[in-house]
Amino acid sequence: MNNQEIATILDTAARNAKAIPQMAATNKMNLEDAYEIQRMAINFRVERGENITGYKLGFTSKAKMEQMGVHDLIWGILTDEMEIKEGESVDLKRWIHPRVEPEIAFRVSKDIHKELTLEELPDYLDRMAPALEIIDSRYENFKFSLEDVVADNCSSTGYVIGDWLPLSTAISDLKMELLVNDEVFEHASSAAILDNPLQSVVELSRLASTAGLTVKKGQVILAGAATAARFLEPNQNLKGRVEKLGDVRFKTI
Ligand code: OOG
Ligand code: MG
Repeated sequence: MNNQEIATILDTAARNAKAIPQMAATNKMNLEDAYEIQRMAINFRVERGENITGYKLGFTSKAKMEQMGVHDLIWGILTDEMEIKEGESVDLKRWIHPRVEPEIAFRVSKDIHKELTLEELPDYLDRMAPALEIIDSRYENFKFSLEDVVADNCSSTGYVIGDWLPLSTAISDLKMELLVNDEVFEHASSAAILDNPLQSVVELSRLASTAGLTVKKGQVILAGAATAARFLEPNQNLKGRVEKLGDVRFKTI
């Protein structure tokens, strides 16, 4: 299969909420192909009227790398179709086998078109917020290789963002928790994310500029999960809690 055909299969799997077998090994897909497939599948979404709202980093913590068996940093693209409002109830039937994970989001205040240093970030970001990411691999049993997960837009499927607060750079050791029906299921320090979640923005600026992409003012960056992800079930109250940033919530049906 060529990359366009693979992108179509992944896009259809996401739209129909139907899992598919992995494709990288059988199609000799390399990492460059994988990012091209990711781009093609995003273009299908854009052609259907979706807007790109931001970017996400993946495998920025050991807990995630170990849970999924992939040990390289990856990045994916978010669109407005994936946005879930704070407090919203979501019907799980629209997804295959969704999981949720606690994250921190940043808002871009000035176009990023070059690799930035940590020191430069306050000129480019104005806000941060607690966030929950919902990931839903399009592959059977949520199993994939590095190339497979990148082609699948890093399992991106949904994200919820809490109240935006002014950016603080003192966020390298905040307690982060995932609560299910008010019980803590996962917790970690924000240090689990590359020692400092702001480092995820540095990494994205490097990757995006290498790819010739501008991260635009107003877009959102998800820094990557601090903990392993949890499968979602119907009738759950999900809460992400980040020390000093507060809570973000949604419900499942
Ligand atoms: C890939 C996405 C990883 C994160 O925060 O590390 C990710 C997956 O686990 O399916 O979003
Ligand atoms: Mg994530």
